[in-house]
Amino acid sequence: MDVWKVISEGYNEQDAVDCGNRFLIGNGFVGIRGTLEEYRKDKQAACTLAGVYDKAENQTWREPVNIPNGFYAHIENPGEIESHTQCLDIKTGVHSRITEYKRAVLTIERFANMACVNTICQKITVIPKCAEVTLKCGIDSDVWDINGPHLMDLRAQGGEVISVSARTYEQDIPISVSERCDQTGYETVTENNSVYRVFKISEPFTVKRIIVINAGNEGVHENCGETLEGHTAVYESVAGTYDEMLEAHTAVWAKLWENSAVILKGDDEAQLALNYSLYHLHSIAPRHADNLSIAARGLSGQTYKGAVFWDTEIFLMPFFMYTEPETAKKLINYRIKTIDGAMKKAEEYGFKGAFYAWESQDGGAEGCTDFNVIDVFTERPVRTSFRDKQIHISGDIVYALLKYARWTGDNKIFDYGGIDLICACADFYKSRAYCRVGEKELEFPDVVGPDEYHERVDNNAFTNRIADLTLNYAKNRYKVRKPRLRDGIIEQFDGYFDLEDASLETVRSRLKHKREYWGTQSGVAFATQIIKQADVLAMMNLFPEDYTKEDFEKNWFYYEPRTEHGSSLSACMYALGACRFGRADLAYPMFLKSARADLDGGGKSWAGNVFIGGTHPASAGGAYMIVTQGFAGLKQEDNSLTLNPCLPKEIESIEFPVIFRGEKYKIKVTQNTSEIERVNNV
Ligand code: IFM
Repeated sequence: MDVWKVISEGYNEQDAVDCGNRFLIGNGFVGIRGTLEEYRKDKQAACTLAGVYDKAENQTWREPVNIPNGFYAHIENPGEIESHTQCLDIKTGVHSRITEYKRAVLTIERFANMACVNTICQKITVIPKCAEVTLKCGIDSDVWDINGPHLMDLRAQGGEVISVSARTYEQDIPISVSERCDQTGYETVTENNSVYRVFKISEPFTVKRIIVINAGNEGVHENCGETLEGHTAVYESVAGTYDEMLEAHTAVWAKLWENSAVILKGDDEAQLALNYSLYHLHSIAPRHADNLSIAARGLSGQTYKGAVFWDTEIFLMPFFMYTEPETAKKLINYRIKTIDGAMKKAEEYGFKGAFYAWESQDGGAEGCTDFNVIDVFTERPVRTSFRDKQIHISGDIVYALLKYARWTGDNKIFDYGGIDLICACADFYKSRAYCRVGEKELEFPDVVGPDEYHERVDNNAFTNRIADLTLNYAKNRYKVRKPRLRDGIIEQFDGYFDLEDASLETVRSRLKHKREYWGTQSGVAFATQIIKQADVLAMMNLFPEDYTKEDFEKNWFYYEPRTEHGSSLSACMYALGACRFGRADLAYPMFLKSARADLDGGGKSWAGNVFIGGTHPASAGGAYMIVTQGFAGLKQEDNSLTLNPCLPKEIESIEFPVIFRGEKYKIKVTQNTSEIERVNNV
């Protein structure tokens, strides 16, 4: 098995959506869904820009902007498909397809340049099997939008450089996609604001295309012209041939793997899945910018409004902290820089300090609405409480900041906004807390914890613990109420144990529609103990020092059967939990589930009638956490690292590098040994 390649043989149009996720390429600036070049918006072809959002006329939701598709290509009347292979080389981030039609063989290679992020490159080869075939390739402007359209004043231009320019509706952000190629002898066709080159081909033919994307969103993307004229100038400054760009791009990927590859000896299936997960994390990291973070669906389209959730701080942070501390710092900086949005949100609700957006967009603006799900029966928006009640988000950010500083030793972050952030989040919790007359302990009534199926509950254990951390970071002045314990089981929130203890199957059988939403007060899970995702277990994994092995074991066996795993964030928390009481056998299938989420596809794509399909970076980050913190048992003890392995029988050994406090270490764990070796300074 080639553990660095994802290959799909045979052509199946039904796979378009899953393949769009599975074969995604990206470089942090732009993500290009893995749809075939001839696909258009009906098959969810999309090139999504990081950090550029728009709210279309008469739409309630803001979402990232999909730009015109510069990779569009097709052969006219090629005849039936005789064979078809699609392949993603995850070592180099190069996507390829070979399709043998009756009248021609079409081979296309493409990549999102890691060395110069606003260029994407494509090489098309056509071998005719008849006298002449026609290849049409260019820039398709008819883009897929969920809540669009976002592009106004579209203008397509032909010539040696072909281009489509546009402006976004809400903020008038100029966008342009331009292309030059290394061939002549074409005819240029502009139609419906799209522009194509048309080649008549009678012998084997290759064209290499370099596409430059510009988004004049000041400060978000460096190197991007503010005006359309500026865009042309930027285009001119992008030097190099396709082959030179491929070489530079591949060199960047090689460097990324040098600091991040994890070797799982003896288990190719796990190795491929983990390589694939890390590939995704690399493809969406905003290395080029100082004020971006990572959206919950990465760069795979517009779902979840392209917003940044707690996924980044809790599920992605360890990967970037261990392998690319400078990128981890960018993710923290995004929160520091967007604190104004959080202060505004707190004020909006009458609180002090910083209440971060549940779905954070540019400048920390809240993308989450009060009606975030659409009911499948009535087709009406349903009141959800994620926006106003999921207050653990501020503490999750504090948690990540403290972990980052402790791991990297970068204490300067505190002076550059870190302390202000922690204090502002503490102010928020102080103003949000409730204290009963005559009592000393603070409580947090009316919240939503990680388990989103139980809205507006009191004293969610996770929320109280993360608020406690935030309030008491400096000194232990506040007492936050701890949850009730029953035989060592932590009650997820006040009154949880009194809910109906129905089995998952029973609750599932009560659904009247396959897309019906389980949460909110009328959902099937609400009055039962069935939870959406790890909640108590998530808290225990964040604060493992508070718990014994027995605590982990008891709570795992109580909560896991009651968990629907309706979020891809869930399995990894249970896998980590299982490693804490030595049950690698329980952790291993959950590791595979997390690492394979986008390889397998078929996950939940709907919340009621709201489309939520796309890639699952948190699941990929979770897979990395399982291997490093779970299987290898890597832990920081102040100034040193320790290992406490819990290796599944399927894996002979694990080897990976980490960068800890500016020094590189190689970690190696086998079934009987474990070692940490200092390699060199980074
Ligand atoms: O952040 C998660 C949340 O915990 C569950 N629903 C999906 C969100 C984005 O991944």
